[in-house]
Amino acid sequence: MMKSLAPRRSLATLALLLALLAAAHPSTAAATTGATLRFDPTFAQARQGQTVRLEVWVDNAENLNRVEFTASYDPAQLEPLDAIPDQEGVQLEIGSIFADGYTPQNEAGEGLLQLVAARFPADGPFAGQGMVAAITFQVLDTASPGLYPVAFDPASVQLLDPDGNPVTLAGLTDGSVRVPPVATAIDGWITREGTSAYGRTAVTAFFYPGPDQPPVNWARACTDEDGNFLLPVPEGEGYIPPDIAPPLTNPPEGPYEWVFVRLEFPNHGSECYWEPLDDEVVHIGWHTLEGGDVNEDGCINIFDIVRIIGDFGETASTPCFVPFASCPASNPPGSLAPASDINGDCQVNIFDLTMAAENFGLCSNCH
Ligand SMILES: [Ca+2]
Ligand SMILES: [Ca+2]
Ligand SMILES: [Ca+2]
Repeated sequence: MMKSLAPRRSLATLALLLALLAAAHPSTAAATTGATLRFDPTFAQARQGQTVRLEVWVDNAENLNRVEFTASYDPAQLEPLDAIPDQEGVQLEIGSIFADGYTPQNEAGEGLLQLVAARFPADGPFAGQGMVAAITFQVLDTASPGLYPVAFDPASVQLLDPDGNPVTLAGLTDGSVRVPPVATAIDGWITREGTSAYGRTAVTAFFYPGPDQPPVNWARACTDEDGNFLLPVPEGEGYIPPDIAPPLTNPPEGPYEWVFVRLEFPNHGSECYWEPLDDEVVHIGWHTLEGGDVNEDGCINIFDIVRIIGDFGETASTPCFVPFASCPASNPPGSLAPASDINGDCQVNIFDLTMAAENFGLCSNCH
């Protein structure tokens, strides 16, 4: 396994996300007594006009015969779709636990989901984990971006055994539907090793409407001298020229639109990131490109060292500039930097060699 150039910050973010996930999904090994009722997924995302399906599951049930609950949703944003067209009104879909049973109450509308469901007596009580019901919402065309809970009314929830006695309820987990804002821009701060002039790092972005779909557009921005960039998200679809090839991999799974971001500068290892387009301005944060890939084959290794040694001692008059077609220097200041000048100080010397040696073995995560 090759070592990635991804900086530690990404790992820290990942660790934090995992910790949050662990907190959001307590292990089933935890000692719980009693059944739990939950929406699944707890977080779903959909834009105006799209549909999203939430299921209600019971876990750890014992001797369960009847479930009653009321849950609320925002009727100004979400419209429940009718699961039983040949019955008057709008109904929830009935889960497998109650497939042959009775539903004295099954209504969705005016901001409430109301279900009372009982098992078919000959089937006996239910134990274990199973689906109680499901609801499909359509996000209204007039919905505003935001996070909309689909929340149980705790006082309404009843789990009953065949004798009508309560089954212990150990917990409730609400669901939510997020209507994301339209992403208008991507920003971030990209530095490079061995210099304090961070201009002209190329930020190339490919835009994906979802998992398992090809990119529909692209855009590029170049960092300013401080390393900052702001890349406006292009509208609609656009032609992607073959010479700025998108990645070979598909976007990660999940209820998001995605952007693939590639960070590049000559003589440095490229870095690549998938980011969900889940905010008005998507922040990719701080990344540092590591120097030494002078032959631009994606890794910093002996071939780079050999080339730097071969060019060792070359100089150019200052000021000099590193040629880079993706982010050309406006009004190129002075002379052309030597080819193996990694830090752009117009000479190939011990600093360039040291940087490549320290990064020896690193490979770009873009391939
Ligand atoms: Ca109906
Ligand atoms: Ca190399
Ligand atoms: Ca140098």
